[in-house]
Amino acid sequence: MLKREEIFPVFRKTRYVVHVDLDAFFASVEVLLNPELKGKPVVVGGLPHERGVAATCSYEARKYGVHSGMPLRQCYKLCPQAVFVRGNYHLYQAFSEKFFRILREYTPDVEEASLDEAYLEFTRCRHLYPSFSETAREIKRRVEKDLGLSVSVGAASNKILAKLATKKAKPGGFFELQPGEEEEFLRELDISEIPGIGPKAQVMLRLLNVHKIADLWKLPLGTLRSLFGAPSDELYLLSRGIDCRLLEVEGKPESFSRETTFLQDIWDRELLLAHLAYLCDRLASALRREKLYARVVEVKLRYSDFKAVSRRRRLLLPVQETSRIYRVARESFLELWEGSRLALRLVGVKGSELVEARHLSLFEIYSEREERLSQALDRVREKYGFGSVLTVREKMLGEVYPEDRSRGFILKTASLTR
Ligand code: TTP
Ligand code: MG
Repeated sequence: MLKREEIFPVFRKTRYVVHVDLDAFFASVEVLLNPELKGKPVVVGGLPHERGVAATCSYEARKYGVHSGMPLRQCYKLCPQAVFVRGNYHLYQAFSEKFFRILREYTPDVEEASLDEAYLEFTRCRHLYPSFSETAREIKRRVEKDLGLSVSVGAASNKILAKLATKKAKPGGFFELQPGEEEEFLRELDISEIPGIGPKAQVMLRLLNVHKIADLWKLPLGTLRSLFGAPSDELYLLSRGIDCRLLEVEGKPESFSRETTFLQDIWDRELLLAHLAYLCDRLASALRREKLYARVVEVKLRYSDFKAVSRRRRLLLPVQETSRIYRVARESFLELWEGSRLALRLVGVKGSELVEARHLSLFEIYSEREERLSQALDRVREKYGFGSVLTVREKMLGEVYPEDRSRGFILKTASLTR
């Protein structure tokens, strides 16, 4: 097998990449908030006889063959004693945001691979840390202590190896792959472990008696190309642990938006305003976290027929505080909506033309009292979740649909950063 160093000498032992992935993320949050579930099989995604699939399940449930993406009814057949919960996406999102805030304290080079999964690179800040290994372990301890969730951590010289190392470390472990150990490590792994080898590719390869990664090494590049076309070159390299992909690190955001798509169209004015208030609150909290103010506030509506309209307002004084954003957003919303009063399937709010506090003139700085109140609010929410403090208007959402604020009526809530 060609050694990594022979192909890309520049990467010889020069990178240190850490991959971090929370264990059974949604299920672990449910267990954390309801300790009675500890040690029990837990399935998140819906009730046993509902349509739909499991978003995830606890490791106790996995022993029965239950896994993400499995229809709930089948989960129930395999493990009838499991506790089924519908889940609360907002809650998981709040945990996820906290997770990434912790990671960014250690290095600015953080790639958000998914809600509960990140790559960190220490190559640029190698001089800050006497031992990468110790830092990776320290991150694991910090995440577990501050979030109360179990996390697995893998470390290696590139992304693919770090991700595979995490997989080996699961659940709750730490695994570091040393340079030179790649071949032994990869040899016995199943081909399905390589990202990019989907179910169809697996079927083709297994027909050729290729099951383990070492079997794949025997296939010439030409054969791979005839089977899979263009992606073969990357596959050829990845299967040998060679990966020169850099982290996809996001730059400074240009805008923040929060939007909600409803499961059923809504026409009730007060309920729509309650949703809008909630979205403004989320937006304000994202702005505060980044210490940014928005000069432009835009409201977007989508009608049942998918037609979308929006209205943006450029403000004299940039805003960050919830009630100010809501006041502007409400006005735009009513201008757009009152004319038609049609049912809506989506409401969204966006803040753009972002400015940092230090670039605001003296006259633009708002009352210190408001700022202190917001900071206190953020601290409480950080500790007890976003839903722990809600305005009277937002609380209405819970009263209308008391059984479940997140799923009963919302199809999805998206946070977009551009
Ligand atoms: P994963 O990290 O893939 O899974 P996991 O954290 O539940 O379990 P582990 O990492 O220990 O194997 O996904 C993170 C969360 O994303 C998961 O808790 C639920 C959600 N998710 C879905 O909603 N649908 C899916 O098909 C998958 C795979 C995950
Ligand atoms: Mg995970």
